[in-house]
This record gives sequence, structure tokens and C-alpha cells, in this order.
Amino acid sequence: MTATLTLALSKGRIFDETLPLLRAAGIEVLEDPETSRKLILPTNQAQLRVVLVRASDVPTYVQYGGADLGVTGLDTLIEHGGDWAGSGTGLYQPLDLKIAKCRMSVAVRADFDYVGKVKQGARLKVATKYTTIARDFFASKGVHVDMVKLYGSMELAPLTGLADAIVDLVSTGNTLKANHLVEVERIMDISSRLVVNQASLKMKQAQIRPIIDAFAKALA
Ligand code: PRT
Ligand code: MG
Repeated sequence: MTATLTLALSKGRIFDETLPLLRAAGIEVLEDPETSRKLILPTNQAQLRVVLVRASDVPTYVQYGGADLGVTGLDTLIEHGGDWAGSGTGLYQPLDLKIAKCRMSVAVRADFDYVGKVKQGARLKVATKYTTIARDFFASKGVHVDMVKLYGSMELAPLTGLADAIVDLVSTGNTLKANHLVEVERIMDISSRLVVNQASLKMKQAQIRPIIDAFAKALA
């Protein structure tokens, strides 16, 4: 008997960029998430289904077994916290899928003297959705920050005086440019990762291994 496998994806770039990897593993998703209202999508493999969840919920689904596998950005994984990198309970991270690439950066208004402020040891007001990454980064630089947690449109914060700087994802740089912001630090490169529930990996080895191997082969 083969158990059902559940793969958690988020709509948009992660779904779109995971499709070619699934194809390489012989997996076709049988419905288009942009037109279907379904949250559970069948695939051409009777024992494998895709569930559509909010990007930031993917690690939670996989950690607690709501899904056996998932694809999630390194940013999301770090902010989710926990022992995802290691041997403890929960999430096993076998592969960097090298998709949905971008970088985590610090940006300020073009007229803000970031370097000068940092040199002076001034306190910086930082707005971000990525508070763990931002805190670790500024702590490692020895910069004192007041953190303002936001859930979207970070670019607006320096323009309205809510913050001196933002920490956000940048890919083309067009969003920053359109809002007269400049990138002053690159914190880390970001890509999406395959994550696997550790209990599932043990119990469903025979089904999960071939998927991991096919993904790895498609990436090589
Ligand atoms: O949108 P929602 O709040 O549901 O969740 P989400 O924003 O986490 O999901 P989604 O689908 O937008 O992003 C999923 C993952 O894609 C992220 O976790 C990143 O790992 C990755 N990724 C890759 C990006 C980008 N590139 C990206 N450019 N995520 C977001 N952006 C945003 C960025 O925040 C900024 O607003 O795009 C804007 C900048 O883009 P450029 O091209 O103008 O520089
Ligand atoms: Mg988004």
C-alpha cells in the first residue's frame, strides 16, 4: 500500500518555478492555481497531491505534518525559526532548488547618509517584515536599531518617515528605484529550498527519496 504524499506550495513565483522541477520528476499538476479555486490540486500521480498555502505558512505545514514536503524561500525559513537546519525535530532541508532567487538587502532614501550614520554610531529605525534576519545582521555590525515590524509595502516606510531604513528582498531593483530608494547593504543571497517533514522522510522514504533524487538530478 502506498500512502498519500502532500506537497505544500505557494501560488505565484514558487509554484511557477517549481513546476519544471516537478516535470523533471515526471510529475504534472493537473490544475492551474491561477484559474482554479481549489486549494488541493491533484497530480498525474495518484498518491501525490499539491496543497496551496500562503508562502509564510509552508514551513508550518511541513513542520507539523500538514504536508510531507514543501518549497519555501530561505527568508521564510529563517523567519520561521526553529531547528530547520539541523538534526532536531521537524524540518529537514535536503536541497537548494536555486529558484525564486533574490537577495536580502538594506535600503534607504537616496538622501539619507547611511554610511555616515553607521560611522557615528547613531540608532537606526528599521522597518521590515524580516525581523530575525534584520536583527542578526545589525547586531553583527554592532549597529543599534529600533525595529518596526511591517507585513508589506516596506518601501513606503522611509518615504513617510516611519523608518530610516528597510530590510527587504530585492530582485531586479525596480521597486526600490521606483520609490527613490537605494540599496546600501546586501545581507544575503536568497533562493527557495525543498523542505521535508522528518517523520515523513522516515515513514515514506520509498516515495520521498525518488522525488528528492529527481529534483537533485534536474538541478545538476
Ligand atoms: O505575498 P505573500 O505575503 O503571500 O507572501 P510572500 O511575499 O512571502 O510570497 P511571494 O510569492 O511574493 O514570495 C515567495 C518567495 O519568493 C519569497 O519568500 C522569496 O524567497 C522569493 N522572492 C524572489 C521574492 C522576490 N524574488 C521578490 N522580488 N519575494 C518577494 N519579492 C518582492 C520584494 O519583497 C519587493 O517588494 O518583490 C519586490 C522587489 O522586486 P524587484 O524585482 O522590484 O527588485
Ligand atoms: Mg509577495
